[in-house]
Amino acid sequence: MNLAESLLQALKARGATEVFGIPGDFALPLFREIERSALLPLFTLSHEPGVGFAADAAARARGGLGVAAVTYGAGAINLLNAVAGAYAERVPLVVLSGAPASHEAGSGLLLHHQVKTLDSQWHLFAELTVDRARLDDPQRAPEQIARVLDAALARSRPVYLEIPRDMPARPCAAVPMTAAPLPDPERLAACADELLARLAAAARPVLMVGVEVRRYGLEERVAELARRLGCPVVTSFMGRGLLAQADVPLLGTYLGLAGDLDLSARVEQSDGLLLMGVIVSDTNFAVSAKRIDLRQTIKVYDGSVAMGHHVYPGVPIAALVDALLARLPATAPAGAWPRTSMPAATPTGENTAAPASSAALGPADIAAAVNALLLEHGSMPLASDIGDCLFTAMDIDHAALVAPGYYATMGYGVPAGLGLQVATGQRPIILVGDGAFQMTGWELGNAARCGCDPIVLVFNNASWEMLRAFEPTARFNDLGRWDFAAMAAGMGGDGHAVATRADLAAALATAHATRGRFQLIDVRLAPGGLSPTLARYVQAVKRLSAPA
Ligand code: S1T
Ligand code: MG
Repeated sequence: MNLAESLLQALKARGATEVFGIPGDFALPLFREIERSALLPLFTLSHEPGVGFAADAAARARGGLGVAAVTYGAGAINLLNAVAGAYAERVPLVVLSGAPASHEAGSGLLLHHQVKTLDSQWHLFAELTVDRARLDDPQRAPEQIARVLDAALARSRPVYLEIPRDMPARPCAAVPMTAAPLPDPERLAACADELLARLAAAARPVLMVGVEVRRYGLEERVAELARRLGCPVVTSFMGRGLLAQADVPLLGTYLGLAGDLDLSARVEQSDGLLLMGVIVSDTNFAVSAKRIDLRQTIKVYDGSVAMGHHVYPGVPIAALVDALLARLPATAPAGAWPRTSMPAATPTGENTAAPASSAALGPADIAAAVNALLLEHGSMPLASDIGDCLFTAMDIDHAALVAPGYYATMGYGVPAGLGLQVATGQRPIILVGDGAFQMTGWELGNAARCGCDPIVLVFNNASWEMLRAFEPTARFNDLGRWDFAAMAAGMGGDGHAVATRADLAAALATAHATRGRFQLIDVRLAPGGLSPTLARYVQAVKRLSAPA
């Protein structure tokens, strides 16, 4: 076995099912070994941001590690924004970067792609990763690889491996599996007991689930926990799509003033709000009508549990969920818990009712049309960019979702959709603004080669509309009307330009029925139109930020 092979085996053993990448001379030996060994399939894309977003979405959608392989300097540094997003949103993304060989570093010449020093790149990635190693010694490599990859999984954050170009074919031993350290059993027990006592004492407990539940593969166990607790469940903004298929009293997504006001009131008035793996950020909480006093909540996040003024460090979410389940009877005895009987939200068809007509299109029509499609043909996963498309996704019922809801980088949607389909085999619906499509939409040209045929809905409002909502008089938010539908054929897909509800419904039906080629629906939106959720969000932000 050589170093590249033991690395690839170790990635595979930790859930990776493919490598996304773009080679370069410092990475050619690594790519050669990836292709030759055929341990994991390699999917090359056009631009490193796309590589990073695809690998990120692959990890989010299937669990386990995502892998992005790039060359030193221009390639790796082009990937930084995607790695930053993965760090912020808790994705175990592994960066494999080629690098100069040790003997080259001693040549006295500046090497191409070098920035300030040969270590500049290492320092940049140090800020964005939880562990890293330079694999310049085949003896030490197995232990380094194990440590770094296991850190990515344990902490659900990115890591960085630098592979000098003389290393990939060097003989190397297999990478060991390391067992995750167990939490202190007494601390875990005390934490679980206190948590349940607080919930039992609450008159209005609510469980809010966030991204960690997905990242640590806990959806089923948390659904069981919700059933046993019998308290209402909501998702955070970032957690939208979680428990979509589970049989739990799921009320919907908490969006503060931007969302369902009854649901928001339940969350804000809860005296036992359990935040299970929720990123406590402004996108999740800034637009609350009544500021949630976070000291009164129970926060399970990033390996620790905080409630009131007590903090239990070193309690991973998975261990906590197991400890809670062990303490709760499979069926809660009547009266043991303040069971608020809440019917689970079911797709009501309420958002699907828009009759096909010739009226101008708004974002809400896209949600209605997608809901109608999913109701008829069954659920499909969504990959969304940032922009009004993500707010529109909040009105699409019961579909799994990958989106950069907190870090909010544009350019995520299209490559994420490819990553999702490669990793799970499921055909996605991609929601993307025209501005974001201009950044990374061209990755669709790689769809056929990657075996992908997503349905892409471009919210074409000729504008950076979300920015216009905050800066209505500026002219710099105008983008002009690009004909994205016409570009699809040149990239190997089919384009459909639609301007009415009737066109949209027909194009979606055709797109759904056509497999094997990506389907781009270029939705010509009336300028100035916002989804109802974004309109409420903007109003709330303006109101809350206005001087008192
Ligand atoms: N650059 C990148 C990489 N990410 C960003 N989020 C931004 C800039 C700032 C930004 C937004 S929203 C937005 C920009 C430029 C406009 C998006 O335009 P488009 O994709 O057409 O969607 P829509 O017209 O629906 O707004 C954020 C959130 O800061
Ligand atoms: Mg736009």
